[in-house]
Amino acid sequence: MHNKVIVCLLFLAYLPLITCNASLTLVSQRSSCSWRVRIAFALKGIELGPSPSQSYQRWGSAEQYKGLNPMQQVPAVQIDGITLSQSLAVIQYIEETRTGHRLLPADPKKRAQVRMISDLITSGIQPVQNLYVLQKVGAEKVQWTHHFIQRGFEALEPILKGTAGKYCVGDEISMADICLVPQVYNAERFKVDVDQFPTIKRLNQTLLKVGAFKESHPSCQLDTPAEICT
Ligand SMILES: N[C@@H](CCC(=O)N[C@@H](CS)C(=O)NCC(=O)O)C(=O)O
Repeated sequence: MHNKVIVCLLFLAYLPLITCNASLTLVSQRSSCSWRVRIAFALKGIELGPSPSQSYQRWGSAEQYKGLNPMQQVPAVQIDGITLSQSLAVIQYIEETRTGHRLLPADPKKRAQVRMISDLITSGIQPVQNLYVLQKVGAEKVQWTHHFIQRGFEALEPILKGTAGKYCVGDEISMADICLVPQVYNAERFKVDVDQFPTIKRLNQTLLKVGAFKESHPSCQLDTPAEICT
C-alpha cells in the first residue's frame, strides 16, 4: 500500500482517541501531586470520571493499587486506554492531545522556563516531603519538611521574580502555576512563612482566585476529610 494511504488510515484509526471525551479515573487524595492534575483538567475543561478522588488505601488495598501504579503513589489516571502515573506526564499528555487552555507557552524560552519551575518544585521540593520519606525520617519530620520547602522557596523566589508577569511565566497560566499553588498549600501546612517570599505569595493569591484552582482545591473534593473542609 502507498505510504500516504497507510499514514492516513493510521490517523483515522487513532482519531477517536484524540478527539473523544476521555474515560478518566483519577485516583487521588489530599495530595499536591493529584491537585496538579485536577487543576490541569479543570483548565482544559475536561470532566473527571465518576470517582475522582480516592486514596489508594480506599481504592482496595495497597497491593491492588500497585497494579495501577507500581510506585504506589497518587495520582494515577486512566485515559484513552492507558494508565499514567507521574503528574507532569499526565499534564503534558492532555496538553498534547486536548484543546482548551494552553499549559505550555508557544515560545521555546518561556516553555523552558515553565519546565524549569515545574521541575524545581516537582523534583527539587515535593519528593523530600513525601509521606514515604517522612515515615522514614520519623520524629524529625516537621523540621525536615520545613527545612526543604524553605530551601526550595529561597531558590524559587528569585527565579519567579525574573520570569513572572501576572502568573509564574508572563501573563498566561501554565504548568508552572499548576505546580506552584499545591506546593504553597503544603508549605503553609508545614508552617513555612510565605510572607518571606513576596513573588510566590502574590502569585499564589492571584491564582487561588481562578476558577480552575478554586474548584480543584483539596478542601472541596468528594473525600475531603472533615477537618480540612472549608
Ligand atoms: N513524581 C510523582 C510524585 C507522586 C507522589 O509523590 N505522590 C505522593 C502524593 S503528592 C504520594 O502518593 N505519596 C504517598 C507515598 O509516597 O507513600 C508525580 O508527580 O506524580
